[in-house]
This record gives sequence, structure tokens and C-alpha cells, in this order.
Amino acid sequence: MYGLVNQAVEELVRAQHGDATWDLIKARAGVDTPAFVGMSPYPDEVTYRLVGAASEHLGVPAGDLLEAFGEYWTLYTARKGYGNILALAGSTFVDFVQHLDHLHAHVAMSFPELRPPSFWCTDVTDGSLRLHYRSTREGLAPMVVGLLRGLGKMFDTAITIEHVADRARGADHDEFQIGFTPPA
Ligand code: 1DX
Repeated sequence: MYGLVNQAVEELVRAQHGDATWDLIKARAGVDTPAFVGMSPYPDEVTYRLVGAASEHLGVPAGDLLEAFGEYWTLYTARKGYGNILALAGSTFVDFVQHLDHLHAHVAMSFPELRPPSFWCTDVTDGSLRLHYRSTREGLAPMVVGLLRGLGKMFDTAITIEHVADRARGADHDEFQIGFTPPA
């Protein structure tokens, strides 16, 4: 994944646990890159090892860390100069989740080594939708839960999330049943 992802993991861990803890986690992961370059691609293994080492060192399940990371990501990217791309995707929670594939296609024009997941919506009503998520990567459904929570905060929209189809349990792809209440 692009270094931007590892940079966000790093910033989150440093902010919540301090610089010394980050150094220990990086060493435990066997990652000796002095500094990640946001616009350079890295093997996925680097990210997975960092999350695994953080999970062990902090005694927190990897899924919890992935969820926290997902929640952090949207605000992080907005702050790091990708606010325009985010704004392009939509101005409401529903609009945004319906345009995630467009957003990734747009990013991929400039960064061709992007391997974006695919998101699509079915059963859209005034207050609910079913979000489908398909990825080349495994084990990241908890991150998607965090991403959705982050979007809910960004758009001031209360959301509920039910993981109704789980690829880790043999489903073809992950599905989330989402309820939402936009601001009055
Ligand atoms: F709900 O792969 C809200 O490297 C969501 O299954 C979900 O393959 C927002 F410059 C610049 C760059 C860089 C901008 F090239 C990425 F570095 C992308 C910014 C998306 C904002 C996907 C990151 C693929 C890297 C992937 C989980 C899970 C998608 C991470 C979240 C808005 C982004 O993101 C999986 C890669 C961006 C960029 C957004 C992603 C890769 C998402 C969301 N993905 C790189």
C-alpha cells in the first residue's frame, strides 16, 4: 500500500502512545525504513506487520486497531492535502459511500500502483443501505467499520453498522447493513 497508509498508522500510534512506543513497535515488526514516503508504494506486508506488532505490544486485538485506524484515515487524508478528492466524492454520507469507486479511480490516475477495493450500495432507502465491499486484501473488514464511523462523524450523521456477510466466514465478499440519520 502507498506509504500514506503507513504514515497514518505511524501518526496515530505516536499520538496515542508516544514516540518511544512507536520505535518499539517498528522494531518488533522488523521494519527499518527510517521514514515512509507517502507517494511511494510499499509491500502490504509492511502494513500488516506494523499492525500485528502494535497489537502484540499494546495487547489490543488487531481488529480494534484496524477500526481505530479506519476512523482516523479520512480526517488524516483531508489534512494531508487530499481534501479536494474527498470533497469530489460527495457532500453527504450516502453520496460519499456511493462514490468511493470514483474516488479511487481518480486517485489511481495519478498513482497507478493503487489497488483500490470496490464498494457498491444496494437496497438504498431514506435511512438505510447495504454496503458491499470487495478487496484484493484480506482481513481489513474491521478497517471498513472504522472508515464508516469516521465518515459518519465527518458528515455529522449518526450511523449504525451490522456486518451481515463476512468473507472471513466464507462469504463471497463483505456486506454491511447501515442505518443512518442525517443532521436535521
Ligand atoms: F469509506 O484495500 C472512506 O495503496 C472510506 O481493502 C473508504 O492500494 C474513505 F498519494 C493518495 C495516495 C498516494 C490518496 F498515492 C491514497 F499515496 C485514497 C486518500 C482513498 C483518501 C486504498 C489506500 C488502497 C491505499 C483499503 C483501506 C482497504 C478507502 C484504505 C480507504 C479515501 C484507501 O479513503 C483495502 C493502496 C489516497 C487516498 C481515500 C486506500 C490503497 C476509503 C476512504 N482505503 C494514496
